[in-house]
Amino acid sequence: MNSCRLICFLLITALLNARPSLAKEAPNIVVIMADDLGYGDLSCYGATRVKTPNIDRLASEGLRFTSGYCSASTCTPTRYSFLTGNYAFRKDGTGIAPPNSPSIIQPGTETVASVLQKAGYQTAVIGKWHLGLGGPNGPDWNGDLKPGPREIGFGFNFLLPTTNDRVPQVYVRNHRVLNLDPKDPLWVGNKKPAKDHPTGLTHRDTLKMDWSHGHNSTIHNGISRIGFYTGGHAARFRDEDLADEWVKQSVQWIEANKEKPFFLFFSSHDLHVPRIPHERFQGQSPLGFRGDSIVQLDWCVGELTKTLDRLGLAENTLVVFCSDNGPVLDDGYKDGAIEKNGGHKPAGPYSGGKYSVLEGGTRTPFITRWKGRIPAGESDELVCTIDCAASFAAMTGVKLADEACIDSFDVLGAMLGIEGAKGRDHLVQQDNGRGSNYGLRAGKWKLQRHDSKTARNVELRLVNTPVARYRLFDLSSDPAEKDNVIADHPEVAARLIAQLSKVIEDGRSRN
Ligand code: NG6
Ligand code: CA
Repeated sequence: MNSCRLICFLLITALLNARPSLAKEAPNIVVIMADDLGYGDLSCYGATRVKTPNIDRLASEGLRFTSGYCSASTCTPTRYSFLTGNYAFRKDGTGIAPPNSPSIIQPGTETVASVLQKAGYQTAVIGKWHLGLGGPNGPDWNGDLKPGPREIGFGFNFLLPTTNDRVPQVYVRNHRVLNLDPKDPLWVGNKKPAKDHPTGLTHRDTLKMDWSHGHNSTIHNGISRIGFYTGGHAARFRDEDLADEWVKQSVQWIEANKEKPFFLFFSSHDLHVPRIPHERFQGQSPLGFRGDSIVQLDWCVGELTKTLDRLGLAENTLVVFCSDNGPVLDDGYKDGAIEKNGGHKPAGPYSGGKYSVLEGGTRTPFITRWKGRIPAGESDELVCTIDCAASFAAMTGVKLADEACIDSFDVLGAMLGIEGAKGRDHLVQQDNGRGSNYGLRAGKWKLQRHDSKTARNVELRLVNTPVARYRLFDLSSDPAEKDNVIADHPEVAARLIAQLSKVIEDGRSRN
């Protein structure tokens, strides 16, 4: 071969390799992730004091998992794991992200979104982000907010950048704060910007919803938040309008991208505090604003499924419904969640909730629906949001590099309800960030490993209770993890303790 032909050959080979790989199967994918929604918070999971007809319909037309999990009992680590397919305890800085957090996922990291881009998908994230924005110095709120979602596989983003209780209350569309007036720059910090800056402490009597712990810094929309900010007034949203905005943006984006396969990560802020549902949902449940936020979330799901029906996409779209962590009642505002809860069981039969490695922290609603493809029913297979990356890669025929998505298992068969297909055989659960407490679910067994001296959240409250380092439970007879049987089953405990250490120390768990 002469040198010219060799160069041509190399060029053609390079071009062929750069082409998106041919998809084995390429349904649209919509992942709907709720915020702080517990196992028992939906009527299709046993709730009786709140009704969720739209999510119930999704469940009755698809598969309702009884062992569906997120990987952590707080938001940032679960979202990190869902996107990257890596356990968050492997990486520093994956605990609850502060308002000025830089981007936690570095450009070049394989994610669910970048995998699907390789398969030729259009990709978008709409809603809560909470994974940081910008380089090592954090977000440049008045400039380009990158790296961010677009640098890790999303073609479009429309975000609540942090959480609704963390400043600032603005939308981020692609790389910019939406509607920001350069004459009124946005400043975000963790210290009071001026002595007379009004806060939830100094102006408590003006608040439309009082705080109970934390959440007493800058006031916006009559609610004091975590952190301080000034400026950006034209860009600020009303909490009441968030759900409508996520739906509006999603419907527009689906309509514009319906010709190609698409992946939409619909990341609801409901039911995270401050729970301020739209006026039309306020009072719609007997559970106060917490229940009304569930009703609002259910409405969002209804609007999304209606859109898929209207566009004739339901039979060509895999919908995954899940949550980012278990439930909490008082998470820092006096919104009546405790007083109005009555007999409602936010975590269903499980104990603990948000912040906890008990089952209530990570065992959450998990529903898959693909009309005409997934047989309707219930599944006891163990699946986790961390498995989306490897499962979607398998479905679309994208080969994962060895170093990518190292804890994500291909459980596609279980997600699609294929007869005899298995889910995971074990899952590591964590509470928040690195160096946290762990759970190991394996079959009927549950091992808890408490590395910090205290475990948070007994009975859904933020209390600290000293516990033994290891505890063992038989979930088949004791789903509430009340009866520590470690002394009765020393061999099981030894095996699980070793298995958990191995997953942690091996640095990966995907074969
Ligand atoms: C905690 C907040 C809580 C919530 C949580 C993150 C206080 C006292 N508590 O620090 O209200 O914001 O962080 O929630 O400030 S998550 O669902 O995004 O992980
Ligand atoms: Ca959350």
